[in-house]
Amino acid sequence: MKKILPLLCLLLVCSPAVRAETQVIKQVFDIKTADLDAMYQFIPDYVAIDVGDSVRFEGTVGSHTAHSIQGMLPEGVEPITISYQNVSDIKFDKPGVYGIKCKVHHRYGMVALIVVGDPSVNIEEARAAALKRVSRRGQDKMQRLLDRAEASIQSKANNDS
Ligand SMILES: [Cu+2]
Repeated sequence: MKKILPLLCLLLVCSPAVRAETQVIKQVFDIKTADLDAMYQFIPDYVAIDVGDSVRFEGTVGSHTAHSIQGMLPEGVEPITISYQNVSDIKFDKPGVYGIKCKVHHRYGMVALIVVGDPSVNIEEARAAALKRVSRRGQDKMQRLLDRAEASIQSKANNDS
């Protein structure tokens, strides 16, 4: 027991921080809305996770896909390509921002942003790529999502100082 107790304490103290988490992004087709922007969505369209956490994409069925947007990935990361999968887990091991689109509905603004750890790693490159790669309808949304990621850098800097 003497040996087990310190180990147990260590587990209790360490496990919440160490345990990798999974956040869910649902792909939605809302047939009841007349608003095209609301019809095809990732919900939520902004997810902030720690390095090593995962995102579970749900509902990549029918014509929905989840693809990373060219240039909106940290350097050296393999592109994300999900289709025809009801549930698909992706683990994120590199910090930075990841732009995601549905290949079919991004023209209706179906885009999302995943922030892994520190967004400052590639946020400027991602913003430039978004201007080139994201549809007109998705552009405002994506720039707002990038603004939100940038604000999180500033608030963290303020907290640290
Ligand atoms: Cu779609």
